[in-house]
Amino acid sequence: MAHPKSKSASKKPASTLSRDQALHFYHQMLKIRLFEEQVNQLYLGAKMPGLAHLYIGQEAVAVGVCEALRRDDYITSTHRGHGHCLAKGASVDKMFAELLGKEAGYCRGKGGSMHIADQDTGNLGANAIVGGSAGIATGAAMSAKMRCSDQVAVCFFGEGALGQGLLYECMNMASLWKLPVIYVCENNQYNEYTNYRETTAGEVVARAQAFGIHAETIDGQNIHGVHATAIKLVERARRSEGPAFLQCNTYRFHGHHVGDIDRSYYRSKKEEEEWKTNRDPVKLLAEWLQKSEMADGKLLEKIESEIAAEIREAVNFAVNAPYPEPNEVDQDVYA
Ligand SMILES: Cc1ncc(C[n+]2csc(CCOP(=O)(O)OP(=O)(O)O)c2C)c(N)n1
Repeated sequence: MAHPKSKSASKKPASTLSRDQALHFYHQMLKIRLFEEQVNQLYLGAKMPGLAHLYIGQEAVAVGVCEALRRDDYITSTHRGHGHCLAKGASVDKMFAELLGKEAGYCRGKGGSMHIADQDTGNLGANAIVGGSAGIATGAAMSAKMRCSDQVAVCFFGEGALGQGLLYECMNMASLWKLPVIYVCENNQYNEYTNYRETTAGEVVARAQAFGIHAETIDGQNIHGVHATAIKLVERARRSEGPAFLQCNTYRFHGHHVGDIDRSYYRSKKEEEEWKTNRDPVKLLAEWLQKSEMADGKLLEKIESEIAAEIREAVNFAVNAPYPEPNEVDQDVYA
């Protein structure tokens, strides 16, 4: 990524982020970006079995929210889940190993892209069923409440899940019982190949408000806003003030999955270019870091080459790691 000097040499922008925090957020977001670019390469090189749904373009949501959580807080994720895993602290080598079906992976190679879970970092798992994780996150919040712990659960989902009845049963219970759960709706505008406005009646936040749930809509490309709002909602939940719903407006830069190359029949190139040029969350944070004189282009390039080296090493590890033994095929598998 090139890092031209910020054009307007005017005033430094204000933020509540310290330099260390902002650089850490940049590191986390760029790690997700480079991880996903590598996943695409593995797919194109026919090294990865199956498909993957890339998170590129949405990095500020996962990082902004997960950085407001403690390690022992819970998250649940979706089919587009690599960013959530990494933002909550998963390691890249075990993730690549899982994607390649290797024994060293998070699910011993038996889950793949859409089933990565990591108990150590509070990640209760990705979920291939649209809306499927609402019950798991709400249940985790209920468990936290019953155990009198102050843990919080975050349920990440795409706006396509707004068409699933389970979400409404869960929000109803969460509101009645004041459960510490935050429903984070990543509105990237497309349910697979259909614009959400063709599938979703009314206002998105009104659906949560109907259950008396505090709801907000924010710009999901702006890490500052995502993080500040997430902190506020997490603190509310920790103080037993009940659930919240956060709609983050965002965009996926690639196709619905790695094989979705020709997208012209459902969205224009012009629209994609507009988001990539002016609304890229990683670029926006890089520009902000330079403008606020917290980093120069050289430092940003150093961070990028360190992450690239970590990713290279992790891919090599995964490519060379062994597959599980054939006689393990029915171990750890529940159906
Ligand atoms: C219950 C269910 N219905 C349909 C599908 C097929 N499907 C997979 S992803 C997807 C669209 C999801 O859109 P959204 O929730 O907005 O998430 P995004 O892909 O945009 O991140 C659909 C319909 C599924 N996985 N589960």
